[in-house]
Amino acid sequence: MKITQERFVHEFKKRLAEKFALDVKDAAPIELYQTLVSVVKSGYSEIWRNTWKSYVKNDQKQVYYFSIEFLPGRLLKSNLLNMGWYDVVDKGLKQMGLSLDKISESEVDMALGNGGLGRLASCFMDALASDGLPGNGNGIRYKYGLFKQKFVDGYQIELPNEWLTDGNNWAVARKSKAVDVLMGGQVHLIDNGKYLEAIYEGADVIKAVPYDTGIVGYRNDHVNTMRLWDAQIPASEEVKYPTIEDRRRVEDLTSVLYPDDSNYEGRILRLKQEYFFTSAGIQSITRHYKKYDRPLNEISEHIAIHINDTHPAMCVAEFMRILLDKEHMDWDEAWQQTVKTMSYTNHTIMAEALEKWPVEMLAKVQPRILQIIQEIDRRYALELEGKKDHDFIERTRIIKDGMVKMAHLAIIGSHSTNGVAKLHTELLENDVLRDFYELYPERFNNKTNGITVRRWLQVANPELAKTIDQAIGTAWRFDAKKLHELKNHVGDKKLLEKIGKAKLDNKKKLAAFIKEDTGIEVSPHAIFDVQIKRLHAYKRQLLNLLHIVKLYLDLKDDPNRDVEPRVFIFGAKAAPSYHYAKAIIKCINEVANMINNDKTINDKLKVVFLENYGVSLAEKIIPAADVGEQISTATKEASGTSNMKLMLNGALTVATLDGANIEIKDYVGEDNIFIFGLTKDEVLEYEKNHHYRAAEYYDNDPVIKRVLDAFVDGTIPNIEVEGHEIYDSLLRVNDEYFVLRDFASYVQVQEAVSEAYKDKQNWNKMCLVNIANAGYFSADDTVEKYAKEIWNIKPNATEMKG
Ligand code: 26M
Repeated sequence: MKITQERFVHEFKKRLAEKFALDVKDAAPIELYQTLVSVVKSGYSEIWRNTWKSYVKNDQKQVYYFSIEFLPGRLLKSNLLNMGWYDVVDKGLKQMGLSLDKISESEVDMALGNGGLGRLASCFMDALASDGLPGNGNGIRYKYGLFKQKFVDGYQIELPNEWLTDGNNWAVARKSKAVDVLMGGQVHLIDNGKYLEAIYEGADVIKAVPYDTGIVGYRNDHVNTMRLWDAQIPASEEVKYPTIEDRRRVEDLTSVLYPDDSNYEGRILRLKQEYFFTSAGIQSITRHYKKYDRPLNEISEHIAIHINDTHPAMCVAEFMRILLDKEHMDWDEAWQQTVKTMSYTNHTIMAEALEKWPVEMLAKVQPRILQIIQEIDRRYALELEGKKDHDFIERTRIIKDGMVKMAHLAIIGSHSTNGVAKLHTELLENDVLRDFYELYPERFNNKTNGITVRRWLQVANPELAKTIDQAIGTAWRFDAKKLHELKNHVGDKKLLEKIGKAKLDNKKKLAAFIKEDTGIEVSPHAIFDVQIKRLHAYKRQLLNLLHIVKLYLDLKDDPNRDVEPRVFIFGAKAAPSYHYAKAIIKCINEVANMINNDKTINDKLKVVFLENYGVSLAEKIIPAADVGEQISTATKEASGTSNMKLMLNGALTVATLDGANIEIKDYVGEDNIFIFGLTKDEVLEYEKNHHYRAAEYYDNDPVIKRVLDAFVDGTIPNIEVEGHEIYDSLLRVNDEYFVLRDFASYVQVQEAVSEAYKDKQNWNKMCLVNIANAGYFSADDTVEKYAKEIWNIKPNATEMKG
């Protein structure tokens, strides 16, 4: 993918004229953006085609990553970077009097996910392509992305996210590759003499149309595919859907992304979505496989299917359905191929997030799939009879008390189950999935999450990236582990100063954005302390807030107190139905108002809650962060990935020993991270013995008492209702997430942060150590481990890296 500045400028002007009949000076930002996308796309389309052809030619084993969410964000800059076009295009646009930064702002985020799970899927897509691996995404093309968040009087309001209004310029609709998905109705099995034939009666036929997006690898002439499915009415069935409501019923299928994160609700439309993209994906994979006349009893040697959390767990049954009903394979052989093909990642141990669907609901959505799951369950129980006791079998079987347990289906129907950080996998093995670990120890493994260093450092933080180049060269851009060479430079004062300078520049930019977005003025010389993630009780934004209120009350007592100025920055969406999370949002906003408008506080303390947190906003906040808050109750956060993004950008972490924080601590060392709070063993002990009494902390700690009272005595204005809800959740409902238990140690570690910030050179040294170790969390390496240890796939042999 070579291009010169001259050719780019020529091509750009030509396309602008062709597409819009416009000159550069007359074009609107969106027109410039669309023109640029078309130039970029034409720059990789041939390689995209060749990549696919080479898979076929080399008969390469491919992985299909099934995920109900993908959260790619903007693609323009990331594609330019990966193609090796970034600098040329940047300069070419400047030559025409245009700005890449500005044009890029016209791109609407592709927000087809809620948070960690969807963003991980997109980091993995980028890494698969950049590793030159044959890996494709399979998901849903929601018409409405994750809701747009606004604050009105401090309350969260959700607005629809119509991301497709200007069309999506990256995707290609492939109508010719559509498949039919059958849902509802009844099914009968008839012995036709040769095999059992599944006869469907009264089922809806839904046309699944794929939209393919090229996923460009980093400077390796390799482009993979993310395939997202849209539900449409098949031409042959149009008479069956005469009314607008009938049509809506079909289109609704892929209309909205459910905005819940780690909270399961048994809605039938959600179950239909799960079956829809699972069936469409499996059908298109098996159809393609058959095109080359290869025997089906070795399909698992040619394809791997990954189940990202339980949402696509019906892959197991749908794959069986195709092998049994369409290919007439016998059960045992089909089952063998299915288990060998499938693998599963678990992303949470939170009980309320574990999917269980009522049998009747599944019967309505797809009766044949229910039959197959029932048969898998029957054979599972039968197989264990005499080997395991009755209770064990009942605990682990798929269907119990009229409910289908999706995690059990995924584990029993696959050859690999992995957690997403060491502690998380350990908890799965010893606690949550103990029985299955006893049954199938060889299936369990850990794959600690990773992030794409390209988007989260090269694209988001060009100034730091250049600073790193000057110190250790550019090899880290190809292999992020090489960032560890920075460790040889901890004594380089010039470098430390430059790292400080890059941070300050990024903070100035963020300060300008904050001013524009919220009207709040913040000093770039204050500590920028950042908590960005979904709003959830276990993530404990509340602990952060209680500490802020404490700092405020201290300053009210003694306005001349010598404090290190801080700006606390939040970004968080709450699920629309998550009442408690919304109460916390309201309280953060009211505390922010109170503090920011208090003249006696001045610049010592500011609180900024930015609206509509998402990938693009993260790219603005993270490069400017001095401190990252990773303060979930130990055992609750499976991994976390913002912890990795923040350390990569030189933020120091305030953390509990939870999720991947533990591995971060192991890499950077205790001197370069701020650890506090209960450990996993302490939390498990409390949960077992029920001897935690939150009220005792209120009664015995005057600081806690004073801070909590501020929520109910009018000190914090406008939270009459929400203040009491929070107060009660801690004192009456006994503080499920140990906020009060961890408060004192949190305050202590925050004081250590302020103290450390005074010594700028040493602070910058700590930042450097964090950056140097962040390469160990590169998604490229994570994905390579999946490729070797789970999927058994290899990089494309015919390509050259570099
Ligand atoms: C379920 C049912 C209905 C609607 C939505 C859901 C649902 C959606 C997303 C449930 C869970 C979802 O995501 C869970 C998630 O994001 N887990 C996070 O995964 C990250 C990547 O592994 C981890 O880093 C986080 O710790 C983990 O919380």
